[in-house]
Amino acid sequence: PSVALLGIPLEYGAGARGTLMGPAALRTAGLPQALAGLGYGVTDHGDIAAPDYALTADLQPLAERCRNVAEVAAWTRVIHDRAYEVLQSDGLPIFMGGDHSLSMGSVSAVARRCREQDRDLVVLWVDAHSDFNTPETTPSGNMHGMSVAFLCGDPSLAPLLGGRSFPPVPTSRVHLFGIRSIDAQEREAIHAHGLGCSDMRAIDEFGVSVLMRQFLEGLDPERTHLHVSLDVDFLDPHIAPGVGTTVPGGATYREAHLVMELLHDSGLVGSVDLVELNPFLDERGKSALLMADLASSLLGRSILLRREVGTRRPSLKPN
Ligand code: DIR
Ligand code: MN
Ligand code: MN
Ligand code: MN
Repeated sequence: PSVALLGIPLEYGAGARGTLMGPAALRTAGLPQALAGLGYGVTDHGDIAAPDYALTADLQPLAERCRNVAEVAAWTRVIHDRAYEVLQSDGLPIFMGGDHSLSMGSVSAVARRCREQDRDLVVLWVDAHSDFNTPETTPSGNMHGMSVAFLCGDPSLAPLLGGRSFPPVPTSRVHLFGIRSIDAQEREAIHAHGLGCSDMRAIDEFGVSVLMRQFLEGLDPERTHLHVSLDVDFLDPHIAPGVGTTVPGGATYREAHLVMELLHDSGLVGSVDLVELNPFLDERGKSALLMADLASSLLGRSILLRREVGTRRPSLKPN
């Protein structure tokens, strides 16, 4: 098996600067070596170079409500094109961010590829936030809070991709996991559009295992391409301080690993974003190391002793 790494040093979508150092920190934390150690052939496609940008007429209507819209639009287009190329090559793609607005480029490319291959794209958004704001509802103007709305086809954000088109992800095929910070209008929109959601309250009550198994059991194993978009702020700030938008009450070390292990066991994961790592805010690389470690769990490094590994279907029986 093989893995394709693509670095996306983007910070224009976030409120705090520094996520452009994310890909370098993930490499320094040993992500490529860790995956190679699991037996994967690792191809590192390097970092996407910063594109030129301009506030063109198509972006003008967004400029008032969206910070750095010209920069984010230029990045979204180049990320989409580069991700689409990487998706033609061998290996499970891991998009290393970079702030979460990069997913507008990466996941839209995955959606295009899934349509060509007649696969159903399902997006698991592992995050403290739902990132379902639109230019109309955003309280901050930060575009990393709009990625899910874009991917579900919000028409006001469509100009970001220029002429390119992709099949919007049906809201019924998006599941938010770990959510604990939603803006008022975002909450209403999530209910209105019927997105799947396991918030921290549900995780407290039922645990990640029950919720993940329920989610995975709802997927068609023959047709599903599961894209996992992992935002550092899913994790509790004590274990992962290296992110600009920490929210108390996040996932513990073992909860996060268990989510990754269950996802691996499902055999359904087809592509991954690792986003929002801000090395400028980190403490001696601990968030970078944890993200690299979680990626290893997602790719099959079981840290528990198990009698059996690699069960393809989720099962309610422990191994
Ligand atoms: C807030 C924070 N919902 C916003 N969003 C994110 O600005 O839209 N923080 N994504 O990571
Ligand atoms: Mn996010
Ligand atoms: Mn977040
Ligand atoms: Mn948000």
